Amino acid sequence: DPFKADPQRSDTLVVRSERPCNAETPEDQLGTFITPSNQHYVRNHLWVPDVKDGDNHRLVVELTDGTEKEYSVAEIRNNFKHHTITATLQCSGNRRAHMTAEARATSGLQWDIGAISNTQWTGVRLRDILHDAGLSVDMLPEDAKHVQFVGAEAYGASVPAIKAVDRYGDVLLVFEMNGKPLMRDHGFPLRLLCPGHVAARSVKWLNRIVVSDEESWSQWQRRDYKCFGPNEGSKVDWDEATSIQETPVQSAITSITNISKNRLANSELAKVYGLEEDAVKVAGYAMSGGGRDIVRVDVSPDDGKTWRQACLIDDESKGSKAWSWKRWEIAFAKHDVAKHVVVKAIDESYNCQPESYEATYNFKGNLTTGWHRVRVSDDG
Ligand code: MTE
Ligand code: MO
Repeated sequence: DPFKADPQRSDTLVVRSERPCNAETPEDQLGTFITPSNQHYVRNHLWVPDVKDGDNHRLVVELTDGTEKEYSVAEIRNNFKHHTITATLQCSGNRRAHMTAEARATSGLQWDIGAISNTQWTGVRLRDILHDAGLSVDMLPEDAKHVQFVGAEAYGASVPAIKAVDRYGDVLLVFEMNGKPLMRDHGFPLRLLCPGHVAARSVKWLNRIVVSDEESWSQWQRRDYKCFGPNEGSKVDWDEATSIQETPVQSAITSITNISKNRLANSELAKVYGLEEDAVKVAGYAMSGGGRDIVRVDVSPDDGKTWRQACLIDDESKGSKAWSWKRWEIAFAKHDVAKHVVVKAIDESYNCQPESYEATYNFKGNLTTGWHRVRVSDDG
């Protein structure tokens, strides 16, 4: 049983599969800016490698000419400058269950809104390691097009080389999350963190990096994590399709709460939205890929007939670009709230989520970003 050495996990995670472990961050933990490490969603394709001596764990870096350099995790930690960034990881299958429910059947784990978490990650820049290994990071050789990553249990993926060496791309080899050593489920002792991209590229339990003119040959790069047209069915030409890298604009409602007029009185939300009666508060997250900031979150209290802009909550996200989700909140007079509350977010390139799920339907259910529509319970 390859899973027998898997770690103990918090029993508040919402389990979608046991072996391998796939579990969502619970809804009541999606409301804070930083997700507690033991509440971070878990997405494992296989078992969790049991690395006993983290410091001596080895990473091999191979360049396009075949030269290799080897590092222990202790050397990486001791010999390179540390950086801390705040970044959201989102599985490209997050919200897949909504595409299934609102459009058609999809294959894959039927995630709700919790295959996403936000963390402070500490590590060293991949750029610095590649430079040390002999790569000309400021003027990439022509055959350095992709950087491939291999995990200790055989998972693999790659990212474009220009992202890997970008000074402002903040791609890290991380050994700490939220100020503590990486948890085993999240890649102990070393993982890649490629912010702004789907989390599938942030390879855990990293033991090999290969600079190449080709993408990773792993099935997860070549036969998964791609999208196809709504008409294309499941007999598709995988080689023709482009791998998912940066993630599109996304948002979700994480809570809807009734607030009596007494409790609302003098609150910031009451002032902003001019509320003097019983109200309904709606809160959630919004994010985009590529470091694109969220500029606006529109919320409708009546299934899309009317809209208002939510308040974006200030946070202290570290990093060169907007790698973290934005939390938002809004309140409506109770009598203005109909059956469904709806949210959509807009990023700084003015990308907006599609209204329908059919618009981006793909049989794998990747990148589900249709307007999140939540039924308001009748029981007040
Ligand atoms: N890395 C390895 N080695 N094995 C994996 O199964 N899963 C990927 C990525 N890196 C995976 C991996 C996917 S699909 C996601 S969504 C993220 O890790 C999940 O990271 P987390 O479990 O820390 O949330
Ligand atoms: Mo994922």
